[in-house]
Amino acid sequence: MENLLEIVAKFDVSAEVTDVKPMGEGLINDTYKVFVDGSDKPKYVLQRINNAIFQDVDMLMDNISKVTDHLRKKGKKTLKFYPTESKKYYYLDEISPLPAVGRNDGKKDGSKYWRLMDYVPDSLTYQTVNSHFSYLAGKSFGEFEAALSDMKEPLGENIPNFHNIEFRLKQLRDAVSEDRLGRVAEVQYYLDEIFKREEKMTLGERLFREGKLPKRICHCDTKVNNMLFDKYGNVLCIIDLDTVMPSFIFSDFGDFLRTAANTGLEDDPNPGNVDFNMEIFKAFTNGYLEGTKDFLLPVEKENLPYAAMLFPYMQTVRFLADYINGDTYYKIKYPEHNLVRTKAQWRLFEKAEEKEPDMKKCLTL
Ligand code: GN1
Ligand code: MG
Repeated sequence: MENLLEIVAKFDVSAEVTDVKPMGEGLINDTYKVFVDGSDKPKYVLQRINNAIFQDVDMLMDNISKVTDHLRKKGKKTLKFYPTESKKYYYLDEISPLPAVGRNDGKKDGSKYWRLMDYVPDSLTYQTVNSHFSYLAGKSFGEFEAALSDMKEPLGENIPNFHNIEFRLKQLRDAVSEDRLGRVAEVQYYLDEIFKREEKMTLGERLFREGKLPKRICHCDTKVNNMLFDKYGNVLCIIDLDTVMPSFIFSDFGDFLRTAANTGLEDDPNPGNVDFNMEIFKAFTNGYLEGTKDFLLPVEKENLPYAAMLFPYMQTVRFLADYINGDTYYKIKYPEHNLVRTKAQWRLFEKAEEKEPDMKKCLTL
């Protein structure tokens, strides 16, 4: 806590910090609420950037500045970051004693990069949402993409190949051939099921190579909990802008449903709780089609059911690769956590796959 107060003081803010408390469920960065002048409402959000994953912090914050400036100019509510005395949007703490984020092998140095942004007042986050909120979320993500569609300034590729499923499958194959911890044998069933569907699930990359599918600036981490809502379900602001980059619109559509349409948890220890909720799919799709009506191409629209399957599929691949590699990427709370996540995501994929014909029907109505 002492240390965290000192870190906040490095940013260009004048109020007196009275408390700092952990916040949120993110699997990558560490996030804290910052209270000032004795108030019981947070004023700022302090974040330690996971530098093992975001290795070029200058590029990261530069992208975010460009995106937030652009959104602000268009009158969209977005995040406000604070500079340090040296006019950078992050503070490099040379003497941080904290351990590495998201790594359990102790091999990497702790991340020493911090940033500070405004806490959006009276905002709520959810892990699950009803149909009405999903409709509004779909509209907001669509409008977010529309607002960024005329951005002239190029964005750096923070995490190259982030949502490239061919690349993620290659990472899984590499993990399997290394089999560092001898975990492959116990997950063979999932590997077989995943690779059986390789052809079908890499469709997006093929369409792109054939010049049929564009990349647009997308958010690329549209989990439900990356939206701030007011109590009526209106979206106040879209947060977690680390992965805003060119991608297929499938990213934003698919990742929202991966979290919102799941009737269970992302890491549900009982996969029987997991189903793919078609009411949420319908509501979100209606909102999204409204928000994107000015630019969405037929090839994008007709493959939205593919997007809804792709994201649970890709997340299974990523969690499984991390499990096989010995949990070096995602924060885990217990040793089998990535395996439990794999099973829950796979169940969600199977449920979405079962409902593919229904999803297609909704889109042709
Ligand atoms: C990570 O940071 P967070 O928890 O919002 C991850 C996403 C995954 C997600 C799985 C940079 O997002 O891609 O879908 O966990 N972000 C990165 O919950 O890898
Ligand atoms: Mg997040």
